[in-house]
Amino acid sequence: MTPNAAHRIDGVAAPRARLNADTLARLPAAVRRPAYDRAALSTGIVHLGVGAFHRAHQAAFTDDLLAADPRWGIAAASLRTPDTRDALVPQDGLYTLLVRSGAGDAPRVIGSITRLLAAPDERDELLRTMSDPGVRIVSLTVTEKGYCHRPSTGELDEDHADIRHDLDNPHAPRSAPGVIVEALRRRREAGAAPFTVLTCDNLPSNGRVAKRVIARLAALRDPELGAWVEGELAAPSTMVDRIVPATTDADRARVAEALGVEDAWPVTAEPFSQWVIEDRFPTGRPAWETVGAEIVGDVEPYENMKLRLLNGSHSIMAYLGYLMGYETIAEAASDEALAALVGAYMDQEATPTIAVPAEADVEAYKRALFERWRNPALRHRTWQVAMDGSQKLPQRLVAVARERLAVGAPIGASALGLAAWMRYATGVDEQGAPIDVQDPLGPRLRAIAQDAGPVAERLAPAMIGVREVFGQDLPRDPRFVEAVTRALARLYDRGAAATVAAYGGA
Ligand code: CS2
Repeated sequence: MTPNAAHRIDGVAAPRARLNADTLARLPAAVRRPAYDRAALSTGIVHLGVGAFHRAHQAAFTDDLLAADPRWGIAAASLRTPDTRDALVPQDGLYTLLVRSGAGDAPRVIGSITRLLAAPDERDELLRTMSDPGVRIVSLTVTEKGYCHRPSTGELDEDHADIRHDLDNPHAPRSAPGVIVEALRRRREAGAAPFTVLTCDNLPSNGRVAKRVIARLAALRDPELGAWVEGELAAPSTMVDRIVPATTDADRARVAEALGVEDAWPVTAEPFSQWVIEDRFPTGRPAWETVGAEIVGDVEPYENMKLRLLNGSHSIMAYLGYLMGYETIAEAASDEALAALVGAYMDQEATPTIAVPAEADVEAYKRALFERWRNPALRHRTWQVAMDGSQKLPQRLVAVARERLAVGAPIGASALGLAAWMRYATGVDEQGAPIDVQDPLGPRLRAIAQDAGPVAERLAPAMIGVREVFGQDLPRDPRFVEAVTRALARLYDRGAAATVAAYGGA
């Protein structure tokens, strides 16, 4: 019996050994593992928001290049909870990336995260690390809401509770912009160059949004610091793409089976992975292009292509799919009527709004999307994608609808997706059961729904009045209000399944 296999002693199941630097050498030969000496790595990147996406995307790209260039080890921090740190410190930062497809599972151990920090109880250590001149990049995956901006304008939300807190307690910040501003202040005082801020969240012009909120917050703290940040800070934009469902206990069991050791927090992902990065790193960067990333002059067209095609369709499938009773995106994307609606949304509404990057094949990208969504091995829950709709929809369906209306074109599919979000955000499903709506504006949306009642003619205009999502213009555009109201009325009258089935001919 090998020491790392589960075994029974006196009838009691003994726990398996844990994945860590010692057990790494004993993993089955088929499991890919770091091809470099982890002890020789130095920290060149601090990452804020060490969720599943970062660990399946940027950390994996970086893992691929550390053998050639050991300067880019990652110190990864959680801003809110210590869970990831507590799970991975006993594993020396090692974790499994399980790439899943119909063809089977491919486990791989990633070693690029060399330190883990949790801001709530290690804030000073995090700020010290970020202030180290050896750190040249601070990257982020803090989700759309982590930028504390107003989604419809991209400006810092100066009334945001975390921003108010950080202005009152500038040395003990809790928001991502607050932590970055404090670290930049320390670097400036020490005469060090700023790090480059590399955002990897699904926002259009994400680098520009990051810079804007960071520079504004810095200026509110101290105008001179604000001017320095404005003049010196580089924040290139990126487009990131990989479907990464939340890790489940079944994934943990699968990984333990494949490795013969326990991994407290593996991540699962689809085989597809794309990273397009704007080349603006005044103090240097890893050669990510040698491991599959695309380095370009202008990321915006890629971002819009991805946000409007993949993410916009995802949101349609999440809200309508949830209402239709589908638990996963794979089930929703396999429903013929829903797939037809998504196809119509992409071809007729989203694609015409995209300035296609010359070297990108949009038709091939769209074709690949259905295959990716239908990946039978990924359990990507509609509920997960439905989260934070108020933060996601402005750059997805709302942006598409706005641009289509500007040229007088129809918006039926986008409007139906938005109406489905409104129906979902009421917090009650078609059977009268509660929906666990996760959204920073959740309570406000719920209150609007309660006030309006289940009456499309009241609910749709009231929801469209939420400026953070729809801006100042759309509430005043009768074509928009009417299209969404009509779609919501159908959802109430016929239910989601019949509305989707009738979409083509309705
Ligand atoms: C999804 C994205 O949760 C969501 O809103 O649309 O996380 C999506 O899976 C990724 O952007 C894929 O790259």
